[in-house]
Amino acid sequence: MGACFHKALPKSLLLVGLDRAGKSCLLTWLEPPSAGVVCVAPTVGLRRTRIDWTSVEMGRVRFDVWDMAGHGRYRSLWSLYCAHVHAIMFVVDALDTPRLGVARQELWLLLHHKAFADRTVPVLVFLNKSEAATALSTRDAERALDLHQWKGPWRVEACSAVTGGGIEAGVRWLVTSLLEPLDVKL
Ligand SMILES: Nc1nc2c(ncn2[C@@H]2O[C@H](COP(=O)(O)OP(=O)(O)OP(=O)(O)O)[C@@H](O)[C@H]2O)c(=O)[nH]1
Ligand SMILES: [Mg+2]
Repeated sequence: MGACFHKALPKSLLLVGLDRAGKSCLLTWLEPPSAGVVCVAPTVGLRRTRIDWTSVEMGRVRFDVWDMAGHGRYRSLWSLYCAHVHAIMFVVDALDTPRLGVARQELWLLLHHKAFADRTVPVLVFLNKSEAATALSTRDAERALDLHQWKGPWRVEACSAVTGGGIEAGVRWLVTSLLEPLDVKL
């Protein structure tokens, strides 16, 4: 995939995670102010948004982000987009440790989808709400989600949609992963 990466073409990102993890709030940090997103209501179904992400070193990368609703009744929609996405952003609520097991289950249901049987994509886990003193550590999140079992590149980035911390670093990693040829055995 890396070899045919073309910055001018939008990269499709699937933004998933349990309800109230903070997916839509995170996205407001990447969207232009004109997008006018107010982060109060739970997402219904899904929302697509285009983002032009720019950095001095990497230039501009255009993303089409599918912000999927996380409530149980909508989770079956996530896998409909697997075949076409270039990367997955999975958001975990660092304060919601009781539902970590459910988050793990939903993540792996997606990663075991047949769309990933003969290809892989980078998985960026945003450990959101990490500004809180009682937030789960990235190491504990890695373990709880069994991420080392993923055949492609992955990373857990602690972040906060309240302070904005960690979001830029996570997206940078994602862009770098999309630029590099994937070195994996399928
Ligand atoms: N403390 C804290 N609260 C946050 C953070 N990010 C989001 N929230 C709160 O978490 C709640 C859920 O945020 P959303 O962005 O709507 O969550 P979501 O993952 O999009 O939820 P669904 O659309 O239902 O799947 C809101 O009340 C936010 O204010 C964060 O980084 N820290
Ligand atoms: Mg939402």
